Parts: sequence; structure tokens; C-alpha cells
Amino acid sequence: MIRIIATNPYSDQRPGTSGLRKKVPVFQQPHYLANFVQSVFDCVEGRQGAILVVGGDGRYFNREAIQITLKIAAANGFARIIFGRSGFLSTPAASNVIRQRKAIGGLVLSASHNPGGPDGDFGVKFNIANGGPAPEGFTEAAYARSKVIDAYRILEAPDVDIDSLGETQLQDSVVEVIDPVADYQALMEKLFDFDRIRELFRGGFRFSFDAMGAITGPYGVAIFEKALGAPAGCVLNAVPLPDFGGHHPDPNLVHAAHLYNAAMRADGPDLSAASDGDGDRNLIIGKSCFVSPSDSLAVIAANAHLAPGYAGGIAGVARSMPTSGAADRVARKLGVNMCETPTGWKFFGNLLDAGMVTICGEESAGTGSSHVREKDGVWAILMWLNILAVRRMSVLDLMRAHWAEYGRNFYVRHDYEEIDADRAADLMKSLRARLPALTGQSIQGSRIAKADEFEYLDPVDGSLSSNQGVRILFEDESRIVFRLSGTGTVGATLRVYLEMFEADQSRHGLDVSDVMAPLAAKASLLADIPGYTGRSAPDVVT
Ligand code: G16
Repeated sequence: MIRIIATNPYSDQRPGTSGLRKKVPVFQQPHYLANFVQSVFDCVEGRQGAILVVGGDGRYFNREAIQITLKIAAANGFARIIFGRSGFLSTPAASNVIRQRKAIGGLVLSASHNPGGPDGDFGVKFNIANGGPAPEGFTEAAYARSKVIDAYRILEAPDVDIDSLGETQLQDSVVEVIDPVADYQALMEKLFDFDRIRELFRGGFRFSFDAMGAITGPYGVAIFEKALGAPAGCVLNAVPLPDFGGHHPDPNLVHAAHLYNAAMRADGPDLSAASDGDGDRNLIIGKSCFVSPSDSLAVIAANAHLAPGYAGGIAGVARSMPTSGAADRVARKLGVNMCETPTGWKFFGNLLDAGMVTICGEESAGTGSSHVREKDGVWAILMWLNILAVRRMSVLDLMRAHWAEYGRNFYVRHDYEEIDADRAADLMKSLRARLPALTGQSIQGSRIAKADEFEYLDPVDGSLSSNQGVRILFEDESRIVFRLSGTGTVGATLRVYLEMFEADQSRHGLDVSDVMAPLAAKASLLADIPGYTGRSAPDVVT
């Protein structure tokens, strides 16, 4: 029986860079999740009789959230609701199912790389029919709806068995539980040369993949160990846990420091990799060589043709504005399109749909392609394995060769986390106010060629996104970008992105932090970071 439940709106349900993210206790407030899910559904035109996919990373509160979501979806007229067994379906796998099953869209129950557990984070994100994150117009409409919602529809029914494959009837809807890995694995087998990668492993290639107690464990075991023959046990933390085993499932040099340390040893793995909570991010570290996400994007763009799925070449490359310009150099040489978008995977969707680009990437450990409409951690790792299986050289030698050919974009990101939100806003405001005067000024001996705030005019749908980060561009091609994160749940996170181009090959092996230190000092001075944040050093350096 469908029940209409009266509710009061919450005022804080505005989605950020990637959906609505809050602490678990916030989502556990009466009707909080239901309000948001109904607000989203109210904005989905044509939902009657349509197919809906529900993804999730198995984090704490997922099992309860799935039951609520299924019952609201059934009461809102969806004919079929598809989700992964036990609620597990990585974000890229959900994107694939949406596309393959011609769903109208999907809800992904995840707060991505944010920590989980009773005091951790939870999140909900809506993806549209192309499999990608809903554009800003949609998320703003859902937010507007959430501010006035006074009732939601929900089925009064016993809980659905989410742990057994198969179909069940939920009033007029069919609920279908699928194997979360099978369709995704089939797609990967089409894109990459599994035989060649198997040969690489047979030859003794040493590989380590940390699923961080999150969603990619089952994908890693099925694909790397079982299908490709990587040694059993090379997938670490392979069982998805509600609190990720206490790990912070963010594959960066802080939260995956153990991988980095192992990779720097003489007997370290040839390739170490990791993914995040919901499986869309990736970390790539070769023996004695960390590969920054920006460099990884460039290497993938330059070598994608070595994988069967991309043998015909790529149409173009897109990157978020704060990502380094390393990929631009590759695109220029290949003579393909290069697009620069704001931070957030949702901005790539139109470009991919229009066939303007094939490969996309972000400095925030996200890389992907036109195979789905999300960034894809396991895909990126398979792409690296495929490239290494063909080129038969170490990651370090591959990077050296790449830099020798294109020059090196030294790059680092400094994060100041959980700072006071008002002070962070003041810092950005003060920077913005000084932008017109900064052009032409010198700071510690470097002249500023241009200072502006990035805005993006979508070439496909003509939508304009403003206030997407402050850029300080120097005459020597180095660059500082300041931006506030849109994915945190406590206070504000200031991100400072530093980039410097070096053409001289004899300097390509220099230590990144040494090279970037002068630029970091300029950033600190320009924005008065210590004054506004009370911090003398960043919390996370990636
Ligand atoms: C999300 C988005 C990404 C974005 C990242 C960083 O990643 O999907 O496109 O680059 O946030 O956002 P911010 O700098 O605003 O924190 P994820 O993995 O959290 O979904």
C-alpha cells in the first residue's frame, strides 16, 4: 500500500560537487533521506514505468538507506529498480548498468572517498540517463524542491531481501538484484587486452591493489586475481566493510602512505594501486615513482591506442581546470580536442555525449573515458596494466620518457581541511576583490600575467558556471589556483593547486616539494593563508 507521509523541509539539502554529503547522524534524522530522495524523484520527468538503478559502496547506513529508497521508488511509479547484491555497486559499475539497461537514471548511495561508520559520512547522488552525474540545473532543481517539500510517497511493505540474486515484486514494481561485478567485468574485457596483461603477470610482474575495505574489493579479486592471474592476495583489504575497516578510503599519499612506502623500497611492487570508497578514484605508484593524477591522465591520453578499446585513437581529452596542463601537451601533439572544465565529473558528460572527447581526468585522482559517464578507478588501473604490458618498461622509465618528449608539469596540491567556513569564504572574497589589481604585479620576483576567476561556458548546452576557482597565472607558465572543496562535510577545505612547467630534461628528476616550495610560499603570501586559516602548513599534500 502506498502511503503519503507528511514532512517538513530541511534547509541544508543542497548537493555539492558530487551529490548531497552529510554526517551519518544528519541522514538519520527523521525523514531526512526520504525528503531528499522524493525531491530528486520529483525532478525526474518520465519516471512512471521507467527503470531506476541504485548503486552503493556498502558504507554504514547503506542497508537502511536502500530499503527506504526502494520503497519510495516503488511508490513513485518506477517499473523496475535494479541494484547490486547486498547493496554493492561501484559508481562506475552503476553508470554502466544505467547505460546498458537504458535506465532513466540512478541513485548512488555513497560519500565517495569520505570516511564511513556511525560518525562518518553518507551521501546520495543522482545520475541521469547517460550514466553520468546530474548537471547543475538538475541538482539545483532538486535542492529547490527539498526546501518546500511537504510530503513523500512510500510503500508500506516488508523489507526486500537485498542479499539474494533475482527478482521480486514490490507492489507494481519489479526489484532486481544483480551481480555487481559481472557486467562491469565484461565491459573491461572488451576494452583491454586481457591476454597481454595475463602474460605480464606470468612473467613475474609484481602488483599490489588496495581496495581500502571499500567497494572495489570484489571487483579487484574477480578481475585482477581470478581473470588476469595476478597472485592471490595482491588485492589488499578486499572485503567491503561498513566503516572501511577504519580506513579513510581516499587513495592519496596520506591515506595510502603504506603503498607509497612499499613502492619506494628496492623490492617494492612494479605497480601499486588503490581505489576509493565507491570505486571511481585511483592511485598509481610505480616502483620508486609516484604518478600524479595529472601525469596519469597525460600518459593515458598518449598511450590509450595500445588498448584494444581505443585502438582507433581518441577524439580528445578533457580535464578539470585545476588539473595540470600535462594532458594539453599530449592533445596538442596528437592534434585532438582539449577541453578545460570546472571541477566535477558532471561537466564531462556533455563533451563525452557529443563525441568531442574520449578521455577525461581530474587532479583529484579521477580518470575515465567514454565507456561510462563516471571516473573509474579499476579502469584506470587496467589501462596502466595494459600500457605496461605492451611497452614492457618500468613506470619510472615510462614517466622519464614521457617527460623527455613533452616536458614535465611539476604539480602538487595543498589541502587545509576543516577550517572555519566563514574565514575560508573571507579568504576567497579578499582574493577575488584583488584580482583586477594583481595582473602585472610581481610577487617574490615573479610577474603575474593574468589573475582571474574561472568560469565555464558549456559548448554543448550553453550553460554558464561561474566562480569555479581563482587562478593566478605567472609569466613563466607557473600557476596557482585557489578553490574551496565542494565535497567536505565539516567546516571548509581550502585547496591550493600549484603547477610549474619544466622543459629542461636535466631537471625532470628533481624533488617535487623542493621545486614547488617557492610557488607554495607565493601562494601563502598572496592569500594570507596563515592569517585566514591559522595554519602554517597544509594538512594534506598530494
Ligand atoms: C568528487 C567529484 C569529482 C571532483 C572531486 C573533488 O569526487 O566527483 O569530479 O573532482 O569530488 O571535489 P572537491 O575538490 O570539490 O572536493 P568524488 O570521488 O568525491 O565523487
